[in-house]
Amino acid sequence: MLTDLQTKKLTRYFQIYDIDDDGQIDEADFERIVENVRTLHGAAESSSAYDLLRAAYSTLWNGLRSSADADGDGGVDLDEWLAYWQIALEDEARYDAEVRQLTDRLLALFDLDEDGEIGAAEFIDFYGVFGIAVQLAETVFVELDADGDGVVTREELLGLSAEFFRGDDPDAPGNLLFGPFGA
Ligand SMILES: [Ca+2]
Ligand SMILES: [Ca+2]
Ligand SMILES: [Ca+2]
Ligand SMILES: [Ca+2]
Repeated sequence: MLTDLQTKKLTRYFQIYDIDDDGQIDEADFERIVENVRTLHGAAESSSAYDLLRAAYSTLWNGLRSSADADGDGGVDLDEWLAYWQIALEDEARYDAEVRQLTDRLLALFDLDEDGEIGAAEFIDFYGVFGIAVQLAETVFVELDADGDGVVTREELLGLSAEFFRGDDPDAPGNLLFGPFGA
């Protein structure tokens, strides 16, 4: 069972992906995220970097659809999303894989200066792609960078992702990875 806190965090995560805010995650949301990332990277629509990004997100979406779209209507609604995560997080191997994939994905997309870490400006970019305000990104980044050295390392990000998905401490900074969530 997902705890109350996990349900809140995963609902927040759902809202992040449901970028057009129509109550389900579908291909259109993924296309919009890809477009936002492309703009961030300043890649041309015909570039190989863009093709790679589209391919990666297409794989991600198809994987999500095949395991989470239980009623096969082409979208993943919140109930389907939570059911998907409940199963994924109870399985140790899948949980580990999800934590690693999220970390790798965030670094691949937002570590623009390729130093292997996420700096404050890169974190602001990440929130920007998902339509979250700069001010909030600045506040949250300070919380996530627990040792206060100005960057979130891959190691830190792995810990934060693990906290985000499975932690049940209401004060854990990893809860805020995708921004604050409602009560
Ligand atoms: Ca949507
Ligand atoms: Ca569905
Ligand atoms: Ca960086
Ligand atoms: Ca740090």
